[in-house]
Amino acid sequence: MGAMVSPAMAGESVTLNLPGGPNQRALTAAFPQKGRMILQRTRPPLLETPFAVFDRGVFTPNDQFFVRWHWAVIPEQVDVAAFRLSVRGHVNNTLALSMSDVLALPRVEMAAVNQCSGNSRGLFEPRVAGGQWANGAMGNAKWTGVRLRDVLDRAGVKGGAVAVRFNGLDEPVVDGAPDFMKSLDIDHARDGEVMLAYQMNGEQLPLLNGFPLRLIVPGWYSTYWVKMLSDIEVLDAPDETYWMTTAYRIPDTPGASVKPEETGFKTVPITRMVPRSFFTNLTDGTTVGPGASVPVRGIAFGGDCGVAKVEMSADGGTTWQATALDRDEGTYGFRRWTSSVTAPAGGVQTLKVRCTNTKSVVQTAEPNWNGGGFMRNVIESVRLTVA
Ligand SMILES: Nc1nc2c(c(=O)[nH]1)N[C@H]1C(S)=C(S)[C@@H](COP(=O)(O)O)O[C@H]1N2
Ligand SMILES: [Mo]
Repeated sequence: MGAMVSPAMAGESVTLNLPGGPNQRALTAAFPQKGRMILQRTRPPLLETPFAVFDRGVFTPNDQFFVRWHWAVIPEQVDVAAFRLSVRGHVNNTLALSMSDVLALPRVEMAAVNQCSGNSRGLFEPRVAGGQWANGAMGNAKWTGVRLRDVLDRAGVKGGAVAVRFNGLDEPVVDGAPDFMKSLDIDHARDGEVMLAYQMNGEQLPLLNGFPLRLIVPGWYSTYWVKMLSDIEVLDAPDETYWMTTAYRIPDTPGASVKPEETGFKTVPITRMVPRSFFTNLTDGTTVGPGASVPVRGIAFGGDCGVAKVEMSADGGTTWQATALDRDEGTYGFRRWTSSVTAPAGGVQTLKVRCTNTKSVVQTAEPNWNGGGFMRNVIESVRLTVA
């Protein structure tokens, strides 16, 4: 990966329509185990899923699943025979688990959306610093692995444990920069849902998605989903390191939203996801015939719980109609929705879609704003040209 000079595919680009630009983004197929991806950055690799991929099904193919790393020192291969996962800290028995030890634990499977906290950041107005993602810094996969709880039980968590910290094999480029690590409260870590995955959609994890083992934190933003996980440390005091106390914090306000000029508000670590829904078969500017019956479909997810309903509006958000939901593949995964609309005689037809989750949280009409470009979940619209 480090040796690659110009991974952009000659002449191939995609239009993202980000208010702050640049709108033309190169496509690349130069990364190992990855097909055509939108190139956001080369080193470390930031690769976005072209949105059309989400129209093909609720599971995002591994070779087009987005990629995000903070530091550029990423192993180009991992020797599975030599790999060990250490479990240490406030435990009775320090462990060094081989992959066979991990595979011997009870196997579990779960569909879950992996979404970057900054997914859609490029749509923030005014513009904020950071990776200028459109909506493709997310993906849904069926994860296979073991429960974190089972791993912790093998080590035996001591009384007084408060948190569990996770570290992977990647390293900072410069000495003294903070190694990427994240932690979860002990009760969350032991909830039986948090997983260590060794498979994604029935195959080994692609290297860039965390081979051979990664953390899955269903319903939480993927900053917690530590890749190439090699070290689990049980802590008897809160984690005060950089990636918990300084980075990935949001305003402690409804929707994590503040005014651009606002200061002095309290911040908290970003945690649970909120509901989102998208059109996948229509994009802004799609032309339809006058009076045509237009099939409409897309994907939705509930965030930290399931999807209760997905509604569509054909009158700018005044009235909403229920859409049909396809098969439920799992609480934390994408859900396909379908509907149809009859185009007017002419002009522009605006469609909107909104998801309500099973905790009755609904997407907002106005976009949120914060300096990190986090947690966007505004109701999406598409404008159809009738001609
Ligand atoms: N080891 C490690 N794990 C990591 C990161 C990282 O930089 N290093 N980034 C996190 C962030 S912020 C995101 S968005 C997801 C991206 O997961 P993906 O590349 O599999 O899509 O990985 C998470 N896990
Ligand atoms: Mo992220």
